[in-house]
Amino acid sequence: CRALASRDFGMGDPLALATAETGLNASLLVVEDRASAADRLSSALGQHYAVTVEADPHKALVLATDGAFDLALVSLDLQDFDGLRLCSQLRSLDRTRAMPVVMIAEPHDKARVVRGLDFGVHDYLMRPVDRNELVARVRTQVRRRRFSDTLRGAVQASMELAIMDGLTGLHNRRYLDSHLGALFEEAVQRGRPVAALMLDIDRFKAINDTWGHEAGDEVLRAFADRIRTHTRGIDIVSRYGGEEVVIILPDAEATEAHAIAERIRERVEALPFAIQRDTLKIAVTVSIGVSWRRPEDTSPGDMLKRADRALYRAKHAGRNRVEA
Ligand code: GH3
Ligand code: MG
Ligand code: MG
Ligand code: MG
Repeated sequence: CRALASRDFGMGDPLALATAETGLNASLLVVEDRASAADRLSSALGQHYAVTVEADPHKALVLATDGAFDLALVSLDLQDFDGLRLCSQLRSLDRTRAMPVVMIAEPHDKARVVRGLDFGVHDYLMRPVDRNELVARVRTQVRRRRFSDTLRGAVQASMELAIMDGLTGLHNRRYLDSHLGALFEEAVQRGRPVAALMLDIDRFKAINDTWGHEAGDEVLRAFADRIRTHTRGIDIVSRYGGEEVVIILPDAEATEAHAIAERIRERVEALPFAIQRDTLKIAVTVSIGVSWRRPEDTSPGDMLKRADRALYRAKHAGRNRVEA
């Protein structure tokens, strides 16, 4: 697997992305019920952002819940409603929690501002609001939000990369190695069966040699997709080596494991893989070694060794076969 990380990560540099200038593509929700104050905020922010003004805090909450805003500016001195309560709701609802909130307050209202900061409101401005300070504080919060979103995406992508194979989307060998021990131990404790299939595509080198490595990659991907559709959700399907796949079948008896292997072998043989946008069809067969847990096994490695030997016999017996 060449340079999977750089090819499939596809994130760009998260720091560079997050610190990029944030312009009009951010949208702000301003909750303010006095027209003159709302106009001043809109005119200052409207040059940089898409601004929506809402005088009704109940409607503002609904709007914010729809998730279209990058930041909310909330006046703490609304006529018939405690703006601080709206801030608290925005901070506690799942769907709005990630959105930065900035309070606008009268100087004598410092105590409520402090309470707001205590329950997680990100920032505040005192009236009369200074235009430059307003734009600067909003920009900081929008950037901070973008940064943590990007970071969260990057962390997810790299965590996925650690347990998934980048080419096929199957689990990788590291994932198998780290889970198989516990799975096997649990089967031993509960006296349950567990089986293993080891698959290796027949004459795969010839596919690369004839059609090129890229075509080989596509065949591998299609092969993985087909296996996935013929296994259960609880099975662990992992890319074990280049074109070798190991499937762990929890709770499967020997006969069931054998039947599953035979079905996979048939389904691979039955239909050539259509690749290069359907312009090329490549017929493939697969050999499969089957094994299952035996009472004398001391580790899952014993079981995998038998699957490997069975696979070797399947190859020698002429390929496109299941052996146990
Ligand atoms: P057989 O298993 O039937 O004995 O023959 P084979 O030609 O498949 O031989 P073997 O399993 O030993 O070799 C597998 C080949 O798969 C070797 C390598 O070039 C190719 N291969 C391994 N990983 C990849 C990959 O990620 N992409 C592509 N395109 N080819 C790969
Ligand atoms: Mg081989
Ligand atoms: Mg092979
Ligand atoms: Mg091989």
